[in-house]
Amino acid sequence: FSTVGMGIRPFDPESSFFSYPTSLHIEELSASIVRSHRETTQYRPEELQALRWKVFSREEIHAYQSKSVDEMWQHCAVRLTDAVQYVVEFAKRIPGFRQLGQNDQIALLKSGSMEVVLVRMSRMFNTENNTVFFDGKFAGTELFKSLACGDLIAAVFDFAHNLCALRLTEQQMAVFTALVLLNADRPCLEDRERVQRARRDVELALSHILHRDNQESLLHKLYQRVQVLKSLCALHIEKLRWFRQLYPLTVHSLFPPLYKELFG
Ligand code: CLR
Repeated sequence: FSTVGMGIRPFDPESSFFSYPTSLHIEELSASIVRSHRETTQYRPEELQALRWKVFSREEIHAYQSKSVDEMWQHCAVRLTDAVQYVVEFAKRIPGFRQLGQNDQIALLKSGSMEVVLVRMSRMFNTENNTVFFDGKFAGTELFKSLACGDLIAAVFDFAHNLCALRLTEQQMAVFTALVLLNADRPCLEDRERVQRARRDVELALSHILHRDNQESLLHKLYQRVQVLKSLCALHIEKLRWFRQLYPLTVHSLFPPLYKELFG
């Protein structure tokens, strides 16, 4: 029994460098992404289901609507950054993502974290009354009135409603959000090849899951949603620019550093 030459290539099920993706490899990749998703969501599906009866009262809605524009922006920026933080943690646990260089990880998060937050928003959405779980209760668009960006809010709610209607399973959503992050077309990437390789495996994982679930028609619908996501994020950045012009000091001294780092 010779050990010469063994150990040059330590067995690493997550490395696709020396091997073609086998079905075992793709199976393990899906399982790993699903686990990462489960470990990094703020609420489990059962918890959200149990919270559905909690909706904001008329008085509570009025209190949000009475906030000043900059006060409400700051409040929402903090909430949004909380959600982004979980997405960053999710990204770091995706096998193909954590093997990328630091700069590429940051580049992917700058353009992808908001997209993933919006996809995840559909988990927190109740299509029966068009409300989203925000700040501890379910809130409709009117609660966000004082942000003074009704078009963005309406579009974001519309997106969540439509995505919710697809009734993705947690596994499908996990792998779909990993795919949203691993996008080789993002600006400022140093090693596009490597992102593309990681993406290819996650694409295989998604097809595999959809095939297994007998829902292959979802693939096309999900790729359509990606276009909408892009426009929503562009609108978010546009609104932030507008707000920054009006309230530069609020952004500078009161917005969370992570929010500014990713979107500022
Ligand atoms: C997404 C899912 C998270 C919980 C959560 C918290 C904050 C919500 C966010 C969700 C969805 C998008 C949201 C945000 C607060 C403000 C933001 C409604 C529900 C809208 C799009 C406004 C963006 C502009 C702000 C930066 C002012 O688990």
